[in-house]
Amino acid sequence: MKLHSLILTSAILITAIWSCLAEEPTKTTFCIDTPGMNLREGRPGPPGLKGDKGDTGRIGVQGPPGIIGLPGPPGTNGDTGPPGFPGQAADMRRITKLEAEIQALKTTISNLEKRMQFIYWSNHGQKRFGTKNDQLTFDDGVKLCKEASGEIAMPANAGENEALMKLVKSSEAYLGLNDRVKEGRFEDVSGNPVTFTNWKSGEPNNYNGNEDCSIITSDGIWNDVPCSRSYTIICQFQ
Ligand SMILES: [Ca+2]
Ligand SMILES: [Ca+2]
Repeated sequence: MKLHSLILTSAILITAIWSCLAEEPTKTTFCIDTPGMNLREGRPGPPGLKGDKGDTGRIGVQGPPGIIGLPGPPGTNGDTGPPGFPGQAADMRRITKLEAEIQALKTTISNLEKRMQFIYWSNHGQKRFGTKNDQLTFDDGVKLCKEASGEIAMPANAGENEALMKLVKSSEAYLGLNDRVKEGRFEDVSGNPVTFTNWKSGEPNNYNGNEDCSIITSDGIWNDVPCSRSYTIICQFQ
């Protein structure tokens, strides 16, 4: 019985070895896994251990700039700076002077603009009479002429009186002559006595005790009248 089993086992073993040595061996567990019993190349082994880190490579070419990012939040206020140097008094005086000159120029321009409104003119010598035929009281007439850098008309001689008369058409015009300070003592708007007069016969008569201003008529003669009445205003300019 033992011999029979030994012969059977040997036969099986020989058959298996023969199969493993054949060109197309039978894929049995015996051929693949039994070391020393298979002459063919074995299966790949497990992965080896991780190698050491290599050297750092060279710096590559710089890439294109990226898209500009959104602006950041505003920063906090800085510290208050030191006080500045005090201004020089000379500069302030110069500024004040320039401001005064500018104001004077504005006044001159305004006066010239008012004078340009005068549309009727008559000259004698260096004196020019002008009017826009406004009819005002004596005081308003004095103001109108002053604002135009002139003064209300007051002829100083016969020639000027004739030049002034040419501007007096259908109505009379005020003269810069009055006796409001002292009755009967006529003077110009500056308070100076006059050396030339051309009163109408019987004038000045201070009618009703209320005639302290004077007018020139279209024929060039003068009459004293109430200052509150409205007459044409003629201004004179030198
Ligand atoms: Ca009078
Ligand atoms: Ca009178």
